[in-house]
Parts: sequence; structure tokens; C-alpha cells
Amino acid sequence: MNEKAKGAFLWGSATAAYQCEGAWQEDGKGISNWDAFCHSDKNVVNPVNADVSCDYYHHYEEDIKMLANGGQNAYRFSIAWTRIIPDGIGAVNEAGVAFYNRVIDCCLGHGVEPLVTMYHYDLPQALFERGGWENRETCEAYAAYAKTCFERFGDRVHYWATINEPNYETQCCYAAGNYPPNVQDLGRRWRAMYHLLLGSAMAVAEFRAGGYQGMIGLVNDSYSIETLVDDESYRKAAHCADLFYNRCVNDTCVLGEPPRDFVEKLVADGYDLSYVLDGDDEILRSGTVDYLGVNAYLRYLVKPYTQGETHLKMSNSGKKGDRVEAVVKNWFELDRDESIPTNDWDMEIYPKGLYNLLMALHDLYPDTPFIITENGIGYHEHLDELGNVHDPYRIEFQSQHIAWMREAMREGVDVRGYFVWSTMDVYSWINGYAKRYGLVYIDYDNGNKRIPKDSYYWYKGFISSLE
Ligand code: BGP
Repeated sequence: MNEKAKGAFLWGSATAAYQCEGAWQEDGKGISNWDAFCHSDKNVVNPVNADVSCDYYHHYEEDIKMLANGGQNAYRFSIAWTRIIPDGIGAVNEAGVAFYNRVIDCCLGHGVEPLVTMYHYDLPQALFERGGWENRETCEAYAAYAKTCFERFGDRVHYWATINEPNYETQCCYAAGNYPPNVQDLGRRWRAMYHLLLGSAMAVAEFRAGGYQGMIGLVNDSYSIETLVDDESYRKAAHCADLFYNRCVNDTCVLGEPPRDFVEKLVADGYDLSYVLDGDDEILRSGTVDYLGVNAYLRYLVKPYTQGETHLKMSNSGKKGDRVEAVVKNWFELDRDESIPTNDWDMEIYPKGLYNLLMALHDLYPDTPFIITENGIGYHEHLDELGNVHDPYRIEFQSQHIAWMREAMREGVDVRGYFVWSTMDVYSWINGYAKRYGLVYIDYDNGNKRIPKDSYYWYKGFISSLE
């Protein structure tokens, strides 16, 4: 582990390969499901792609240098599976390995600790066409790919994340249907999520078998689940929502098995669980994580289920009034408090939710360290006449979340790091380029020029104030 970050709290920011790299067909890279989707006639909401995006593939040195100059000692990024093994299974593409070697060495050269995610939504299209995560073959392929990552980068990378967001990804892919394969079928969602978790456990086993140094975790989007009414039916709805969003993933990777009442509910709902095979319980138990990565964006207010079919809807238009909705038949419904502010994508701004979430996670998993692997807020943003971006709303959002995280730490929760989403503006899944999260603005129309926002300088000052 590099000296500067060794043992220190990780203060950083994050990106993901498909969202920022561009260079979609360069140096032997294979096609991913997101490359294919964004070029297909299914990409109708904001029909753009990340073929180029902010062209990080050719700007990574500038981005990492800027991150380091901003006082950050850690950078979370993901590896595109298609750069390492273009069709998901088979020979290693040495040019892809060389690219990530350059990225990792650049981080270390600037005293920045890399936290590397091995899968962040972009699946080799060849595997996607054979069923993707619904097909158990993808677990085996993923574990082999992870082993390659450990072998090639494990001498220098000491923080690994197996999978990004088994909850949100499968919700979007198989329930809301806005991500490929654009399906609305919870049964298929549970199957894909199960295989993501199984694949993650297999990768953890490879990591341990190889005797690599460092920590390996899984990143999930977790939510503080709250109600406006405190009675038995609301508490029951909250419990169901906690199973649906959080514990189905978190219990499985932290404790090594899914919650019993979650499985009972799936059986009661009539889902076919024949994809669970003999011996899987042992794989899950021996593949538990060293830390849980927490992508913290929202709290969810929930209420009891009343009527209607299961229905999940995300807000991808960026227009106020386009609402996120969730009704899960016999489980719960999303509620709302109109007095809480939201951004243009109907995301609640509720910083205390991070404290509530961390306290709840600590109650469930008292021996597990947490890393806040993403926390951020998306806005429509433009350069002003002087060519700057003033983003006081982001400074307020991040500083309040950090304050609540530190309060949870004071009360005994073991948090090891905090990463702003995102390092610079990147492609936002389905929302295109209108939704900006970066500490650094990307002028997409002007050669992808990088322009630090006020929040970049605020974050730098905040980190240095701690020393
Ligand atoms: C998380 C993803 C990120 C990022 C972020 C913001 O769920 O891990 O990749 O995109 O959310 O989400 P969005 O871009 O959809 O607003």
C-alpha cells in the first residue's frame, strides 16, 4: 500500500469505465452491453452514447493529477472487462492490461490509493447475448476475469470492489426496465442478482486463494428506510423495503447468506428459485467481504402496499414533476414528504439519511468496516460568462453528508473512506450528459476541457483542514 494513504482515511472521488473512458473500440477493446444498447433503437430516452464521453482514456493523467492536486488521497475507478478479456471469456488483451497499469502507476506516482471496481454495469456483449447475469456461466467467467485482475494488478492495488450495486443495476435492468436488457420481471431480477452475488463470492475466493494483500469488498447502493407513520403496518412495510433494496445484497455478501424471511417471501410470491444449486451456500459463506462499499444517495420513505401490480419507475427526463415510483405487490410502496427538496431527477436531498443508514448498517453488521464509495448530487450546470461553475448546492450537499458520516463515526461506526461521485462530469446512465455530478466540469463542446468547480476547491480545503 502506498505510504501516503497507508492506514489513512481515504478521501477521494469516483468514476466508472463506461461513463468516462470513451475509446470504445480502441486497443483491442471488446463491445459491452452498454456500447450495444447505446447504439441500438432501444436507447430512446436520451439517445446519446459514451463512445467518447470525457475521453478519460486519453486524459487520465490530467484527471488523476487534478485529483491529487485537489488534496484527495484515493481514487475509485472501474476496469472495463471488455478491455481485459474482450468477449468475456478467452485470451487476455495485453493492450487493455497496459492501459490500467498506466492508470494505477499514475495514481501511485501521485500518492493516490486506487480502489478498483472490477464490474460496474458494463458486461461483455458476448456474455450478455447468452443471458448475461441470468446465466450462471457469467459467474464463472467473472471469477476467471477477476483472477486475471488480481494477477496483473494485485501487487499494487490493495482495495478491490467486486461488483457495483447488485441492487440498483438489477432494479433498472429487470424491474424498471430502463437499462439493458430492458425487462420488467422481478423473477428475472432475483435470478440475475443471485448470480451477481455468487460471482462476487467466487472472486473473493480467488483473491483469498492467491494470498493477495489488501481488502476486497462489494459495493451496494444502500438506503436509509424510513416511514412517516410509526405503526405496525408501516414498520412491516419498512422491513420489506429493507429486504428488497438492502439486505438481499448486504446480508448475502457480509454474512454469507440471504435473510431467511427474504427467501421465504420469494417462495411465497411463487418465484422459481431453481437457480440455487447444492453447494452454493458454501460458496457464499466462504466469499464474504472484508468491507462493504456504500453508495449513498437517498433515503427511501415507504408505506404499506395497498393495491395494484408491481411497478418501478425511474426519473430520467431531468424535468421536475417526473417522479420516481415504486409499488411492490404485497411488499411496500414508496411514500414521499413534499417538504423535502429534490433535484431535477426527483432525488431527495436529505443528508441525515447517511447517518441513519450507517447506524442501521452498523447494527446489522457490527464487525464490518464501511467505505462510502459514492455520494453526490446531479444538477444541470453551465459555465458562467467568465468560464466558471459555481456550485454552492454541491458544497452544501457534500459537506452535510460528510458531517453526518463523521457523527456516525464518533458514535462508533467503522468508516474507512469517503468518495464523492464523481471526480469529473461523466455520462450518466440513460440521463446522458445533462446530469452533472463532477467536482470538475467537462466542456464537452470544447475539446473536453477540464474546469474545476467551486466544490473541487472546497473539497481540497476541507481535506487539508483535517491534517
Ligand atoms: C450510481 C452508479 C454510478 C452513477 C451514480 C449516479 O448508481 O454507481 O455509476 O451513475 O449512481 O447515478 P445517475 O448517473 O443515474 O444519476
